[in-house]
Amino acid sequence: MTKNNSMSLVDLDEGGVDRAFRSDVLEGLSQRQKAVPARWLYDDAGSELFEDITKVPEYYPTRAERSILEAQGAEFCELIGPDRAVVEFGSGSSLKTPLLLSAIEPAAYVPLDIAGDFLRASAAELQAKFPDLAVYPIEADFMRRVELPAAVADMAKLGFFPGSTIGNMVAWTAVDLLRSMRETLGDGSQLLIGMDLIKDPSVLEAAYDDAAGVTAEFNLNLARRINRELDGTIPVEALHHEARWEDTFARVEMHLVADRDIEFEVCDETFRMAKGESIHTENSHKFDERSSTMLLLAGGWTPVKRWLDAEGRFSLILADASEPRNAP
Ligand code: AVJ
Repeated sequence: MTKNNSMSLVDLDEGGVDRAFRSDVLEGLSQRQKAVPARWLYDDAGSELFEDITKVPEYYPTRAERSILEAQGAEFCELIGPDRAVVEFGSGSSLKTPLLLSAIEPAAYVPLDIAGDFLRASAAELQAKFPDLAVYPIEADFMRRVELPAAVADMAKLGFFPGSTIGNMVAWTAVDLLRSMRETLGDGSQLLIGMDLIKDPSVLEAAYDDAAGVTAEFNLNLARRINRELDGTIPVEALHHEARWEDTFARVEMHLVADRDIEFEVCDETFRMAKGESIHTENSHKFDERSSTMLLLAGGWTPVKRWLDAEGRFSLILADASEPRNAP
């Protein structure tokens, strides 16, 4: 692992370069359709820009999901009950968690995140709000099965995965994640998961291309990050942000599109983009009731209740770990 920090999950080379970032970028830029995995959008600058996105008027998912959490506390309480251990996947700096925790009164809270410092800071904040709650922050990559603390071994679990982050994964990866969550949480567990809904493409594209240009900055920051961390010479001023609704895949794609023919270097490798060519930087899949049910079932979860916000833009789904079974 690392020399810099034995607790960190980031693997740096002798020059301090994140090895996974470098190989993802070099591989991704070598493909016919250039593509960089969306997780690399979230360095410190990117995480702050995402926080800003949640405040622009066009980006409705955060507010819509929060309104469901505010409105449905009584039903959460009834269907989930008290004394569970809530395991939040990719807790970040979530403002939604307190709404859930006050509604269901769990016995423990286990936030999982790959960004350790961030994780411990937000866990401490939450502990201050809920002094009687046992909080066990775990620095982990939740894409893999996670070993939960012994203290919660005998408690029933509730997985919490808000924000429609599942939508950033293609179906193959989403199913892997849902299955590994099921293994992490065990038999008898439940999952409360946010999934954004298919709607008018103009509303979706505006949500990912706000008038103030915050999402454009968020996307362009990836090119800046490549320049900063990987010795890149990408002419950022020759790229523009685009959000495209791809109906066949039911997803909004973010791209960085070249305004002219360009050539640049990253880690001493040369790359070219013709005018109009793009780097694909993010997928945000959207769902309807059937597609969300299908995805959850494929991952080993049976939906038991689905809530929408008052304007019908976003869904929050409660699912049970299902017994594997054949017909019927
Ligand atoms: C929080 C990752 C789900 O896809 O809607 C927002 C990220 N990207 N605007 C999303 C995002 C562009 C967001 N997720």
